[in-house]
Amino acid sequence: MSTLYPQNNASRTMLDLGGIWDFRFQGDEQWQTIAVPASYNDQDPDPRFRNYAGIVEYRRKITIPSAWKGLRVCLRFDAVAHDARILLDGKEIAKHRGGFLPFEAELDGLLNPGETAELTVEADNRINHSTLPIGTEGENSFFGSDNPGIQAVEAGKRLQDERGINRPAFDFYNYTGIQRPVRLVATPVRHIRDITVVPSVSGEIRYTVETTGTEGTVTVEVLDAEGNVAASGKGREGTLRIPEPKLWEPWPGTPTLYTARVRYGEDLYEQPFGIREVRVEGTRFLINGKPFRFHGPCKHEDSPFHGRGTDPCLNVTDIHLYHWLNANCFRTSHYPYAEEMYQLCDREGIVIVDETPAVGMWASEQYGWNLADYHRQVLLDMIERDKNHPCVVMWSLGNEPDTETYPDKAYAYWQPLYETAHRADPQNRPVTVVGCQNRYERDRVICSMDVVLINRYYGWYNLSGDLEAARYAFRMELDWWEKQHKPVILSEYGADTIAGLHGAVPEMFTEEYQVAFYEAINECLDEREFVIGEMPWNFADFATCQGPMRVGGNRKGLFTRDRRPKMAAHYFRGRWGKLYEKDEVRQ
Ligand code: GCB
Repeated sequence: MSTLYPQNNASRTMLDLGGIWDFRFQGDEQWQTIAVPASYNDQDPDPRFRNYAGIVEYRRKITIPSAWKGLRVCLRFDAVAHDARILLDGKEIAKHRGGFLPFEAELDGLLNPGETAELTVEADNRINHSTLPIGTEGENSFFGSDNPGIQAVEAGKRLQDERGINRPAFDFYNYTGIQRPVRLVATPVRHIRDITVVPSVSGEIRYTVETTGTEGTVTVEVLDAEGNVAASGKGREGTLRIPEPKLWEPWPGTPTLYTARVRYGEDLYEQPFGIREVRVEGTRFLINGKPFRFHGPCKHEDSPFHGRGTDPCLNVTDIHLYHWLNANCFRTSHYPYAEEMYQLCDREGIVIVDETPAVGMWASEQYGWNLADYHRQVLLDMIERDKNHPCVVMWSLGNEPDTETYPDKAYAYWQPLYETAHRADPQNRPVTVVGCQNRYERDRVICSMDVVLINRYYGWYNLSGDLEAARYAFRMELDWWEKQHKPVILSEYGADTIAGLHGAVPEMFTEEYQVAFYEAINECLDEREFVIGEMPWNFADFATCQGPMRVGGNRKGLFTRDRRPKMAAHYFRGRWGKLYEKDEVRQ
């Protein structure tokens, strides 16, 4: 499958199919209106839109323009959550598993230029032990609030199962539907299928171009930021040399971008890339040979109205708020984001840790669920999609699996994925998997990664409200990590905070406590050289499933859900601003 992002240029055309579509729950008679792209869940006050577990149907007419005669035409879905089935005039033309990566449906021979057909998209939001992210099947709910074993509670759960219910094993609302753009795409019949660029800071650019046929010449020109030709060559693979290359540097440096303009027969594709190298050396993470410190909150794709739907205005606003915060990175917790976000971060110099949707794997039985092949495929597809982005500096295999109950089984599961990622990535970026608050001394997985990413909630879920004890305990754990001689990033830490709730005494849920919590934990981080990053949880408040521990969602945001800064946002803006001042690397 080609994963090249659709382009409008002298050879290629795309038609965006966003707008108002028909929508219904499968089995219903009536159709109603729904906006695409967006999650459907918040678009109607009917509780079914929030609670339904099953297949929904989207419908609209599509017409291939007559002017597209003689071209190859396909439908490109940037993502449909979670599983999708595509039908044209009632006939299945494509299927896809997983809700966060793109796929295509060929239309050649099915619909000719000038013709119209009915397009139906079936989207299935059910989650279980064979989906990523994971839904629980019978075991306790995410927050363990089910009082297992009580006869009446168990009977209630059986009733829920009969009605059909999703039980997310993860702490974000299970937004679904056609959440990212859908486009009709036209390319020449003989076309460019894929482009891989591997730059080095010396200015040497290795490239590979995959085409539909083996005949015909491929030419490549590298354009600099001003559009001047900096290097050129011929052939499906080769090495080009850019004299005096300008590097892609993370913010506040200059994230210079180049473009590989590739021609093959009638086809043309312009692939942006940046010249930068990433490497782990001892306990340091180097970008272009300079030590890099990660500081920026983790994110979600989440906002009012759109849910998880792609919204360019929201993305731009968020990244501008990252600049305002003096932040330089985020992790795509807990799934690959829309491609437009990576393109934006390439331009804005924001560094990304790119994560698969393997979240909810906290049950020790997970290693018997036959997930490994599917997980591997998702990982490969993510790397294939995102391999050329300079903003992506590390792959995350997943979030918070159980690695302590059966350490050997866990190692046997995660180690092959680690190796797969290294083999598949032409740029050979560092690889990690994010560790849960656990009995770290039993773990074999997290410490075998290139960089140790640990989520810790000392002072929140543990030692709640007691920041002195939190500091004491966290320091003890950090002593242990120091002996592992790996770079460590605190990849989540945070406190639920109700914006506007204040207290002279900084107690949990007040804005004062959120600041005091971060001050206390950051004090411990600042003492350790091997800690190379801090990623507060979370950038903004976000929607979750209902539960006794969530008051209208997860409130650990530095910003509210509508992006108003809490006191902690001002605190980090000051803290990270000072880091730049004293960090000789960033002068
Ligand atoms: C975690 C999870 C994240 C949750 C967070 C929390 O460890 O990785 O998905 O939202 O904790 O707030 O509980």
